[in-house]
Amino acid sequence: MYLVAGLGVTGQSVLRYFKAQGEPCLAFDTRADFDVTALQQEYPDVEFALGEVPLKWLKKFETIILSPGIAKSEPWVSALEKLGKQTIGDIELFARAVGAPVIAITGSNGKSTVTTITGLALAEAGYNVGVGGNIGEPALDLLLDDNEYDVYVLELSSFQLETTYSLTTASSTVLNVSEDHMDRYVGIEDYIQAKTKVFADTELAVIPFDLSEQGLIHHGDVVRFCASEGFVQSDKDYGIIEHNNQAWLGHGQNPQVPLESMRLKGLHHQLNALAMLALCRPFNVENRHFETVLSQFTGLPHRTELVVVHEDVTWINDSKGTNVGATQTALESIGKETLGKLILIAGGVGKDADFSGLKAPVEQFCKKVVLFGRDQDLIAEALQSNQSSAIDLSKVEDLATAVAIALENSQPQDCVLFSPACASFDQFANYVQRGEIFVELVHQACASFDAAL
Ligand code: UMA
Ligand code: ADP
Repeated sequence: MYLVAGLGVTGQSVLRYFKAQGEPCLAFDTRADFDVTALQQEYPDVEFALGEVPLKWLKKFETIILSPGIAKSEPWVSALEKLGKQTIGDIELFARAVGAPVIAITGSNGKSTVTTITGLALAEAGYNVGVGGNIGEPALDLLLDDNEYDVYVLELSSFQLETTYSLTTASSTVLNVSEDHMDRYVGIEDYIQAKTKVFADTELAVIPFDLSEQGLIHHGDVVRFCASEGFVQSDKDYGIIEHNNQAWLGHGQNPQVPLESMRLKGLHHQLNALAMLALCRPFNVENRHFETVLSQFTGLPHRTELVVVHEDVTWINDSKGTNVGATQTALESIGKETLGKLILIAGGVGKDADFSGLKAPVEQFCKKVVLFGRDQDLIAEALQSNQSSAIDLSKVEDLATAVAIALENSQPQDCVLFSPACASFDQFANYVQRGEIFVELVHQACASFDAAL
């Protein structure tokens, strides 16, 4: 019998999957105040427990299906493993059951974007594609769809990969590695080890140029991608090449999509597009399909998304900037295209990150930083780490005050960038709610400003 541990989005998808399979299970969540009433009604044959795993259950189950939000290092998980219980995750269940090729995408940043455009390119080429995983729709729900998918594109987090052992993929990538979730890992090496598990059984490893292959386990073919000039040397390389006096996304000397046709400009968008081209290599996708997708894709919500231009001040919502690497990318790409200066709004739950990487782009592009949320002091310390630094910084309680201060300090041609570099759960349900509230606050603030004129 299985123990479903964690009753969030993943745990509930596991319950649905087991119900469809006729597989009996027990279900548990560590949160003593979790409301299970609706689940008890939906799954009358399942026993539920909250807070701690009941002792009387210990003889009843052999395998724990651990939700990604629960660390494997939790003492109760280790104690159960010492008793001989196996720990796996939803992606392992998926891997054991899936009957079509899988493309797997992980990395610190760009996962959802690359997962989306890869799915779109395959769909454009006529494949029936199932897209899911960490991006939102749980992987197991894709197996329950009535759809007979030809190929699955999965976004996988390091947490999901930790509990996955037998996933076989047609192609897979670790897009990039920068510090994230340091509250769950002993150090960056530990985090990289979890991410690179995605290459364990892949036919095609798609590796960014700067990720060392040292210690990587893979049996299949390897290609590399990089957007720097002159990178492409062989047909194992995906990069920017010149053709007919134009820059192209290309593979070896093979031009695939003219850069000019990409709707989204900027280096990280080019990297994401190159990763997509490489990941689709095992499939029959033509250059015109890629071009259609890249010329139409305007980005996902909450990723450096334009909210409004008001009084010649641009407001950008990057609520999905949940780690230092993402906020650095946003500062650099938005900073370069802003005529005036940036006002950065950041803060939230820092996940034990080292925020010092924000200092250089903040000094280069920002006239002001407004910090809010639980770990604002840690960000402030990192930004003011030497005496000579003259960053204008305000610390406030909440996002509404941060928006008001940003409005007060903005001038024509400036840009207010909301890119928190932190998780949201100190003040919001998730990054989506945080982004929606930001957008609402910006519209309210602009309307009040107009009314006062
Ligand atoms: N929790 C408990 N006790 C439990 C179960 C959960 O306290 O028994 C807490 C966790 O510590 C966490 C929260 O509840 O704070 C959610 O955890 P969960 O494992 O129930 O998460 P799910 O609702 O199943 O959502 C997960 C992913 N979330 C995490 O990995 C934290 C979702 O990615 C994903 O979309 C979903 O599965 C479907 O696959 C979100 C995410 O933030 C977007 N992912 C992280 C990221 O991208 O950085 C990894
Ligand atoms: P993830 O799913 O890994 O969180 P997203 O595609 O949702 O990634 O993008 C999150 C944020 O990461 C974006 O707002 C953007 O600022 C940044 N980003 C996107 N692609 C890249 C990349 N290739 N390298 C670095 N940062 C990126």
